[in-house]
Amino acid sequence: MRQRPVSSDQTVPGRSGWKARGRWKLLCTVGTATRCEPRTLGGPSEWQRYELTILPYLTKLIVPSVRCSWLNRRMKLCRFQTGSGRPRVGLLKDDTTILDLSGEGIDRLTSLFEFEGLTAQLGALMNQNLPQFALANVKLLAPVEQQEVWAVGVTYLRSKKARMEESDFSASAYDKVYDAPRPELFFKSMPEKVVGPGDAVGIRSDATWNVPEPELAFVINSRGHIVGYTIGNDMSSRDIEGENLLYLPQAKIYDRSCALGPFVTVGATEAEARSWKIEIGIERAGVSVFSGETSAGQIKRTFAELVEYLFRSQKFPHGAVLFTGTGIVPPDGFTLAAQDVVKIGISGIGRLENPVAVV
Ligand code: DO4
Ligand code: MG
Repeated sequence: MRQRPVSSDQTVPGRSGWKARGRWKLLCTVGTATRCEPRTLGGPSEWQRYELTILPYLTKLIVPSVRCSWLNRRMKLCRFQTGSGRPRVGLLKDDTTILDLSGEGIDRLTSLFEFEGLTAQLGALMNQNLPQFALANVKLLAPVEQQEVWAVGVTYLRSKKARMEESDFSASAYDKVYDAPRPELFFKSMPEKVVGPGDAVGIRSDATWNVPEPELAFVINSRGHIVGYTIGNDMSSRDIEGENLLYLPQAKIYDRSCALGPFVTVGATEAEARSWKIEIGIERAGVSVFSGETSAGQIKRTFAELVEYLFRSQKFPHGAVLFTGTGIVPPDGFTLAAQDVVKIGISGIGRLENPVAVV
């Protein structure tokens, strides 16, 4: 992973060397270097000034090569692995094929997320002759690297009602937070603890009432911009949460309690994301035991408001992922069991599937 500026003879190829591949590598290098630069209070650092000077020039060079059809296209990124190889960054070419971006020097999503004009840049990559893999032949990984995962709660009316019913003790807190200017925000997971597609999500061995929470999740860069959307499962122990609000971290943070993936959809506006349907199905021994659906349009707060609170008095040098709350709550008699399979679909993104295990 390049984490320092490369010298000018490496970054500026000779006239004959302006292949798209070289241009892309240069853009990545600039983005990576900028990401790693600590923020300064007194104005842009040397690297930030470098980026500001060079990026518009580079974007002019690369954007004309982008076919217009890609400009409005919502593209999907992922992390994947073939065999026991290292994680790679992929761009979905169509429903069955992944383009491998690692040959272009792109081996981290985090660096990509720092780019202005990411959609156009990905459009240019779509036109390159990149190595391809069949989606069916790779293992998709959680689309996080060093990002902390946070969550907001009680953003849907359904969630507020469910929490008020589960706890007399805490009911007024949920009632108040739904309408308060400041949202409920809580830490959910370290990136290395996030479960990817196909891997087991956990239910606590000391809990009796365990549920999945299917949620739209924002992928946010270090500047606080939402660069994409993915699917999250905020696994929760409702008996622990309901007993006392102060037990929330235990109800929410434990092994395998956070699943993300498989894709990050980039280029969608808030209005588009709000039109997406969120669905969940839970199967036990191949039989459906619960299904439900909602729309991301039911989220009470604006997306900007949620991100603004997360970034208040806190920096995320690697960006962050933010769950946006659940609008689907299984009936009170329902609890997950080991070996259940949880399937969450969001129409603009894809489907996240995980079996359940006791932890
Ligand atoms: O305070 C409880 C958690 C709320 C939550 O996770 C949600 O609404 O999704
Ligand atoms: Mg939640």
